[in-house]
Amino acid sequence: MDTTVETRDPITDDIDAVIIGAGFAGLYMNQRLRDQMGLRVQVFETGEGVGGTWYWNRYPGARCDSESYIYCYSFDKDLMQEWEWSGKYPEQPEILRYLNHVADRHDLRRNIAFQTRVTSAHWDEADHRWTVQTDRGDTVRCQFLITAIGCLSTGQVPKIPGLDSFQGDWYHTGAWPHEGVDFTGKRVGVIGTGSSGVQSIPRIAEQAGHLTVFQRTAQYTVPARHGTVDKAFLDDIKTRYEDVYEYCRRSAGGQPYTLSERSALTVSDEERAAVFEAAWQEGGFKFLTATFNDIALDRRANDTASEFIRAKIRETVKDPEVAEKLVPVDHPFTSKRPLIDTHYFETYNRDNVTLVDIRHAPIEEITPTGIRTTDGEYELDVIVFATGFDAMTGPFFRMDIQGKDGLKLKDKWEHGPLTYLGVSTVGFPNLFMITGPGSPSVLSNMPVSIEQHVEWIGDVVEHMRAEGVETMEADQQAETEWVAHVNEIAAATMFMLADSWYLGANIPGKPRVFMPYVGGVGAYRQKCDEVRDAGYEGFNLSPAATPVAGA
Ligand code: N01
Repeated sequence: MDTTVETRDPITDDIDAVIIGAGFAGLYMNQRLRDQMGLRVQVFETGEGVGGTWYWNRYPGARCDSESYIYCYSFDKDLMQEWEWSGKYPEQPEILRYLNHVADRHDLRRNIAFQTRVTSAHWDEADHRWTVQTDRGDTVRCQFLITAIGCLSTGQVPKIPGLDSFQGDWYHTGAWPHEGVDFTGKRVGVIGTGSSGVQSIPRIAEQAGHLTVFQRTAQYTVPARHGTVDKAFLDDIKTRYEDVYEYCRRSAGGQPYTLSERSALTVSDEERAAVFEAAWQEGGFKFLTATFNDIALDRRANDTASEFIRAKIRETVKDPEVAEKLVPVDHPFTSKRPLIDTHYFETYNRDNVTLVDIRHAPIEEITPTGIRTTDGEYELDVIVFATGFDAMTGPFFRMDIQGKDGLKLKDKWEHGPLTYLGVSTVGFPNLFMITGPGSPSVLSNMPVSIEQHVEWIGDVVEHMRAEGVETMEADQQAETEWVAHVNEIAAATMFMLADSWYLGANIPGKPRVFMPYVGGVGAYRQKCDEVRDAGYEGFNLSPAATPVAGA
C-alpha cells in the first residue's frame, strides 16, 4: 500500500460543519450541507481516497450482499439512470469506482482533507463550538460535528500470543493491501468465518497451495447466485426506480423484496421444503424475506429454516466429518448476521483445503512458522485475519470526543451506547451521528439508511438556521426511552441467542448490549419524521443568546 503522505499546511478554520469520513455517508453529507445548503464544510478522511468501507476492504471476493441496483444513492436521479452495474451484487472495485465517480461528478474532493485522522473533538460551552483536531496538526472550530465514520471501520486483530514472532505475512481483511496479495503456492491460514471469511475463503482456496481455515463458529449461509446482471432487468428497474427505492425506504431492511405474509408453521412439510428450495435456488436475502414471515421471530419457525440449511451443508460437503464441523448447532439462523456466499461449502471438497475446529481445539499461540492449536501445529506462510471489527462504538472510541463539562463519550458509553434515535446523545450538543448505534444501520441496506440520516440531519441544520437556533441536544428522557425501546424490541428476536458483534460479544470486555435498532427502516423513518414534524420533539433547542440548560 502506498503510504506516502502528501505535505500540506495545517487547516485552522472557523467554519460551519466538520464531517468525519468520506464514504457513502460523508460524501452525501458534504454534498447536502455544502452544495445544497451553502455551508462552509470541512471533511476529514483517514484514507488516501474516498470510499470508506470500500476503500479499505479489498480482500479477494469482497462485494456487497445487497443487489447492485439498490446499493447506491437515490439523491442524484440522473446518475441512477446513467450508471450501469455489471453484476447482480456490486463487487468492491465497482463500488469504489462508483463512489469516486460521485465524488468527481459533484466535485466533492475539494474540501476533503485526505490521509488525516481526527484525533479529538471537544465541545466549548462558552461559544457553542466544537474544536476538532487531527493527526496532521489541524485545529478547526465548527458549529456542527457530523460523524460519518461507518459502523465497521475499526478492525480487530485478536491478541493471540506470538503474532509478533510470525515470520510470514499477515493481513486483516478490513485493511487489505491496495496492490493485492499473491497467494500462489502459499500455505495460507484464514481465521474467521463471518462475511469476510465466507467471501474470501473460496477465492483464496483457488490460488493458495494449501488453505487452512480456523473456524470458531460454524455458519449458516445461503448461496448468493452471483453473476452478471440482465440489462433488460436493470432497464426495467430504471423505468420505475423511484418507486423501487421508495419501497426500500419504507421496508424493514431497506431491501426491494416483497415480504412473505405466511408463517412457516402454517404449511405442510412438503410445501415448506419447496418454498425454501425455490429461495435457495434463487439465492440471496430472499431466503429470509420471501419465504416465511416468522423465521427471525419464532424459534419453531426458525428451526425449520435452520434445519433446511443444515441439510444443505451435509448434502454439499462430501466428507461427513468435515460436514458435521460446518453444521451450526449452537445458535439459530439469523441470530448472527445472515450470510450469502459463492461456493463456500463446496470449497471444503477441495484437496487443498483443511478445516480446523478451534471451538474444540482453540488456538494457543502463533509461532514463527504457523499457528498452534491444542491439537497440533499448522505451518503457514500467510495468515489472514477475517476476525471482524469493534463494531459501532469502536470507531467513536478511537477519537477523544468530549461534550459538555468535559464529559467523554467513552465514559458516557462505558456500559453500552446511549443515544436518541441513534443520531444524537445527551451532553454532546450539535453532534450528529450518521447511522449511529440505536439506528437501523447495519441491519439495513446501508445507502438507504445513510440517505435518510443525511437528509434528516440536513433538515435539522436548515431548521436551526431558519429559526435562529444555535444548539440542539437530545433530551434525557427521550434518550432513556429510546434506549429502552431499542433493547425491548431486540429482546423479541433471535439476535439475543448468539454471540455476535451486534452484541459486542466479539470484543473481550465489551458490554453485552444489542447496538442497532431492529424495528426496521420504515418504522424508524416514520419516527424520525414525526420527531421533525413535531418541532424536534425530544430535543432541546437553544437560541444563540440563551445559555443551554445545565451549562
Ligand atoms: O466479521 P465477523 P466480518 N479467534 O465479526 C471469528 C459486514 N460485512 O469481517 O463467530 C478466533 O462477522 C469469529 O468467530 P465467532 C457485515 O455486516 C459485509 O466477517 O465470533 N476466531 C467470526 O467467525 C458483517 O457481519 C459484507 O465465534 C475469531 C469471524 O472471526 C460485518 O461486516 C462483507 C476471533 C469474524 O466475523 C463483519 O464481518 C464483509 C478469535 N479471537 C463484511 N475473533 C458484505 O456485505 C473473531 N473470530 C458481503
